[in-house]
Amino acid sequence: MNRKDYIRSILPSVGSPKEDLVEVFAPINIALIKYWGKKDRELMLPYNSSLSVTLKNLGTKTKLCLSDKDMLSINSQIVDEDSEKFNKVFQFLHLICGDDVKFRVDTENNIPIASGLASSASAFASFVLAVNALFGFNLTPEDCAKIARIGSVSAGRSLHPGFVLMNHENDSAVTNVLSKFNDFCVGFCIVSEEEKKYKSRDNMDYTVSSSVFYESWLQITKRDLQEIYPLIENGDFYQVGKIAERNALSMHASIAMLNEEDRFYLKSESLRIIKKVQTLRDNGLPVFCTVDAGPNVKLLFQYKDIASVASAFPEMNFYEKVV
Ligand code: 2P0
Repeated sequence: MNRKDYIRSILPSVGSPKEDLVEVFAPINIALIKYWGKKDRELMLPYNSSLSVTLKNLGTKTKLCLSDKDMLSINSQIVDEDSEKFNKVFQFLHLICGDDVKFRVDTENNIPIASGLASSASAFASFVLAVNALFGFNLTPEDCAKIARIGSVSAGRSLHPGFVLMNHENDSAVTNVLSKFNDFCVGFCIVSEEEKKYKSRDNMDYTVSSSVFYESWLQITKRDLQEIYPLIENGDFYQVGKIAERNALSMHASIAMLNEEDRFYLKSESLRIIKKVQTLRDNGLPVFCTVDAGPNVKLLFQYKDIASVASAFPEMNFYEKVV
């Protein structure tokens, strides 16, 4: 099946818009068990399952209306229609709604974009929510997630709140993971806001084809998911943090051992913060970290420790209590 038929199997017909202008918001999500590598690029199906937590207030706000021609702005800057970003956005919207309809899309991100802070997830999730509202499709969150995944795999996870599993053995469907946590926090240490040289899409393809450690990554991540799932249900912060941190470092290890050292995302400042997390933990502060496709480090901690974490980490720019 190609992606066009896949979308039509979820959304058989488009119809005409029910609204003139819609405004929606979709949050970013942070994976505790990372997705890294696609087995099917056409249908955007990952090699491994992933488990994330969806944020509440950090993400992408999108305004969408019909227009005479396709127009895109990101953070109030008009995007060049010959750019890769422009094409990626409108290929996705036309795949869902057909080629005849033209859109004006205005997005605002309250996080730095393209620096490993998962903004493509919130952007593509917001596009699906926006067309769903504009045309009155009445898609379920599960169907929205399947469509969003075609734009960017991690976007599928942003359409559910709290802890979310994307199961690669079940059409990469997403489901909520019920949990006893009520004070789980994610903090952000912005090491760099530069756009990364290697996008996650290219870098994960390269890892799949070139890393001798890719098979090991798949085994590690399968084990980590099996172990973390019941711990999330039970709200065991220390063990969840431990597995999330080792999962992220295993993903970066599979990238580090490539021939091209430029593909490694961590900078010396990222490594310094990771080391500091580990030292503070040895000294009794329950804090862990995770890192995505960029140098920025995310801290995982409990709200009861916010004062200690904030004073120990002046590097933390902002945080959210996510559940
Ligand atoms: C994740 N990342 O699970 C992993 C961990 C980055 C590291 O999903 O090609 O933007 O659009 O599916 O989803 C970032 O990759 O890549 C990502 P595509 P995506 O959050």
